[in-house]
Amino acid sequence: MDKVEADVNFFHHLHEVVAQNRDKKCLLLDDGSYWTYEQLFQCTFHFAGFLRSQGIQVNDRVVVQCEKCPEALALYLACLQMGTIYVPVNTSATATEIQYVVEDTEPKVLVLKDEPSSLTNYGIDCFVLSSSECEFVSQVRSHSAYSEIMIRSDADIAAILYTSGTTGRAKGAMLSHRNLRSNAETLLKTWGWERTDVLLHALPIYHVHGLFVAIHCVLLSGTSMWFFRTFDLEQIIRRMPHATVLMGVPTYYIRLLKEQGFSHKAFKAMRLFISGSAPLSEQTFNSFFDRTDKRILERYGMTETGMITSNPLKGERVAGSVGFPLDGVAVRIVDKEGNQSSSDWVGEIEVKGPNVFAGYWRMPEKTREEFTTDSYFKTGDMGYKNDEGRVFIVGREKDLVISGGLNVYPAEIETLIDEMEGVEENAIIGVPHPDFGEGVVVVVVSEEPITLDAVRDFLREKVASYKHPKAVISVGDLPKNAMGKVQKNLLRQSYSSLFEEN
Ligand code: MLC
Ligand code: AMP
Repeated sequence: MDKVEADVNFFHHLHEVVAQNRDKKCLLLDDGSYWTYEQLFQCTFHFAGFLRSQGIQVNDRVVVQCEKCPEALALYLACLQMGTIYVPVNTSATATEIQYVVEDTEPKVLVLKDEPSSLTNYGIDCFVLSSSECEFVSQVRSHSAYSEIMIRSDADIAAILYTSGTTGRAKGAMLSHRNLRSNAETLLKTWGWERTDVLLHALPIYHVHGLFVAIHCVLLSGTSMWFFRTFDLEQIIRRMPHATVLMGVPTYYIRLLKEQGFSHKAFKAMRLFISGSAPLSEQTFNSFFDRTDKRILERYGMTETGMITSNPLKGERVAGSVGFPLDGVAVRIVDKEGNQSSSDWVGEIEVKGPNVFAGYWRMPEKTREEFTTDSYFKTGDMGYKNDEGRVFIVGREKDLVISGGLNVYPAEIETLIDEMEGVEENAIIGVPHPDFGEGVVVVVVSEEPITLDAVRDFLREKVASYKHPKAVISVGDLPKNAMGKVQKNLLRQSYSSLFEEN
């Protein structure tokens, strides 16, 4: 392998770990088989050989929508190694949503989980990675392994992750190699990662949580993870006695608590249960403690910033608080005029540090709007710090619903539903949901009442199904303020018990 001078390619740091852990088990799979570090990185080098054969250059984009499997992880790592920009897409994204990402990023290589339908033309040839046994994987493995690591600098982008916007148009958040490395190193220290740790990895690998937080902690520490294809409670509980850490969204903990099999035998060896991506209710935190005698460690993050705060490993973990700013990350609370608020005053949360992204892909204006003049990123989350410095999130300035840890931007869905025949206007809101935390609801004014099935059918080809409403409420008109803006807070109040369990 060529010796590379000190550079910031994050892959370089990950690869150093391999040298000391060649035979160590890295990925433990659902069927009981495993991949060592050596196997994962050999496969990565074959993918690098494949990317090279496609004439890929540094900073080219590679768009990927494929199911979770070891080869998909190797493809991600190969993109880091080659200095190309990895662009993951949610596995439930529709052809229309993929098309948008393809047009926006103009990738050199497109890898999908299924053959596109004859009606779909992305304007670029695509490769199909449907499973570990598929033809594409054999083709990749037949390429000679390529092990050179491209040199990257601070500003170079490692990945673009799409997040929808309050205005409806999805934005690509550009994350640099430095963003990824600094966040991973800080998290390993904050969570006291141990050589013997084994992570239960059940998250999808197209978001910050599953792709960066979870995978980087494991790879950078040379530890092991159960790499589950999907979130499967039975598998998780079965493997839990042979694991030490779980990372999940609050829905994971809500569902675990409903399982009889989630017993002392299952969780007694677990060192750490981490929750994030959505608010963890005090009720879930307390019920979990009553059942297990363990306190879930809640942390807070965003696509644009990676992780921002965390409850402490050793100190008190407080229900309802997302903890303290991570080392090297500055968090401040500001009022509407941009002045810093004192303790206990609610304002917008702003963040600065090596974790904060480089901007939105090809949207310099939007990027400028989201930063203050002194380079803090405006999160759109509302919260306060208490006098100890603990951060509490109390709401969102941005119009966003978080359902089971997945974001749904109302503007995107409202614009589509407006196009339905007979619809005069509609509002998308999130109301408390016993499983997903928040459930998406559409409140609609229409000539004739509209059914939930009709709404979902209409949206089917347009947006991923987790964004579809779980209920439709027909009303005569929507409450508005003097400016003509829909008063969503009133709607949320009116329908707050819609999904209440009896
Ligand atoms: C699935 N469905 C959802 C949903 N997930 N509906 C609303 N909200 C969700 N989160 C719907 C599907 O569209 C489908 O509908 C049906 O449920 C069955 O799909 P499934 O895939 O079988 O569901 P399930 O396995 O139960 O998935 C639930 C879940 C999953 C909670 C396990 O959503 C999940 O893994 N969430 C984690 C997301 C995540 O990683 N977030 C991190 C973002 S990063 P139909 O109609 O087709 O039947 C971030 C930053 C940070 O936020 O701080 O971490
Ligand atoms: P995303 O755009 O998918 O990265 O979602 C980021 C958003 O998720 C944040 O801006 C918060 O609104 C929310 N979020 C993440 N973690 C937490 C948490 N622990 N508590 C409350 N909200 C959270």
